[in-house]
Amino acid sequence: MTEKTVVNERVLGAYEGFVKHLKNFLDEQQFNHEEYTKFVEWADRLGRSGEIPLFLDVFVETHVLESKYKDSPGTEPSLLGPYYEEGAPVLEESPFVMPQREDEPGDKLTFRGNVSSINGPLAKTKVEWWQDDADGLYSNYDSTAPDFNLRGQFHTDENGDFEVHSIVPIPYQIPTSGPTGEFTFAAGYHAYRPAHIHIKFEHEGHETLITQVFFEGDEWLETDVAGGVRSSLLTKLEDHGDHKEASLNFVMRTE
Ligand code: MBD
Ligand code: FE
Repeated sequence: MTEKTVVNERVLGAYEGFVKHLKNFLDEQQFNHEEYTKFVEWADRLGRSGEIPLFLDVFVETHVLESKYKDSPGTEPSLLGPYYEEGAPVLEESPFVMPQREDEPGDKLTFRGNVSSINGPLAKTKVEWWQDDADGLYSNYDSTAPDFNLRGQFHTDENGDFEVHSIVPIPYQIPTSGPTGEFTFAAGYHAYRPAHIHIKFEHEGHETLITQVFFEGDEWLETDVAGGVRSSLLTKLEDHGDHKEASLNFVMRTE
């Protein structure tokens, strides 16, 4: 073999760091060979089941975010999760009504927000929104609703304000019948995430902000299986008779 390869220093550095920490980890845990074999079999099932993104987003993604964004200014990012789908319907007119079925089950929600920059007001930020439905399912993935149900993209106005009409999301139970559920229960965790709305913000000159909104009083806030809750991302659901209302403001970081 005379073929020349270019060393990717990032790959090499990451691997060397991984092995260094792995050695300490193995010294600490003292796995036997049978346990190693069982792990290999589980990892193989995880890959074959298509649950690698699910497993990593539930058990790893929050640590990636926390190590990067702890104590920086601006709205805290939260998990992208495995259910983002590009190309959601473009909503042109405010209030932005999320695509939904004729008699979409669930409590109606009016959500108001503002998007600014750490430097001040910001006009016309691109917003993408996705959430689960009243059965706790995501369109394009585990729900039988039409593709892009309860998913949309739009822009904030000149002042950075926006208003969305949707339904209130409910707590989400991650799939439990596959290898991810097997691990979750073996570790003694439950499989729930508190109700949340996923939002992604994009604006030139700013770091793309991927985050989530949670609701005060949700029973799973403290024990979110994916550890995605940050107190600054909590809002209050107010009862207005025929609908509920909530609001939260977001601040983007400059690049
Ligand atoms: C979800 O809905 C989610 O947001 C994450 C992070 C992981 C699994 C399911
Ligand atoms: Fe989610």
